[in-house]
Amino acid sequence: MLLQGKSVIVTGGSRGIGRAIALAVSRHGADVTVAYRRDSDVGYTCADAGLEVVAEIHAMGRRAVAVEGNIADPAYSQAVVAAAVDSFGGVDVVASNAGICPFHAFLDLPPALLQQTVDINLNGAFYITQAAANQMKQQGRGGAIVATSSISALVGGSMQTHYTPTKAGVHSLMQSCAIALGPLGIRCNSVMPGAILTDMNRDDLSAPTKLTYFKQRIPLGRIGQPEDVADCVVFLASDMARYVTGASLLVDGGMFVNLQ
Ligand code: RM4
Repeated sequence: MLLQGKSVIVTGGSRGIGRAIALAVSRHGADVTVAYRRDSDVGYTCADAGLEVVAEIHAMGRRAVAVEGNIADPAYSQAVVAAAVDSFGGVDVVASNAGICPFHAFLDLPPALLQQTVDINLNGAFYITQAAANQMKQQGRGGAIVATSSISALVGGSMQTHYTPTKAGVHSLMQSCAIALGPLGIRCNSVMPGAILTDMNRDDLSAPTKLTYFKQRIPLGRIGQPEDVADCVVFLASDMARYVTGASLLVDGGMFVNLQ
């Protein structure tokens, strides 16, 4: 029960790592505002997945609400924070997790796809962090932001030239916000997941050569599960990490450090 009575916002909370975060924080006693997008032209959100997560949390006997919208719209972050305040009296933690990774080659990558990826992954993280931090400032009891960056903040991918810069950006955003918000008692950290099996990369990982390569490269010998990341988010969000800010935690089974 590391987050007993805390009000936690999870963006991208309906699927993949975000869904696991929403369930993990509620198991630790939090009230959860699930921010999610119902439909997406990148193909891995589905109807009412946010409501399904809320139903699962209710079934655990805990409190949750869902707020549907587009994280690329700054007004949406204001609405998400307002919903958390209305429903649970404030905001203590944000898991800024919404993101897309529509794999695409570089030379013919359309500007609109670059724009969309930056708007959702990086600008969206900025908007929710800013909106929540203003609320936390008003409350005067500090808080924690944990952003989902990626191993891709540190290493590249030929089909991810639009995506890896956004994850480096999210990492950098948390570093600068740690400085800006430290005096308010608001800690800002990121997790850097490696290869985690979610809808986002199911196709990518279904290529047998890719899967074999990844498994060989991961010292712990397996692809990650969303729960592997969610437990680390709980830690960084909790008072266990009270002296940790501006940090990033690789959650990759050792993939990054494995050169040879
Ligand atoms: C991650 C990393 C993984 C990829 C996912 C979609 O940040 O690059 O390798 O599978 O994104």
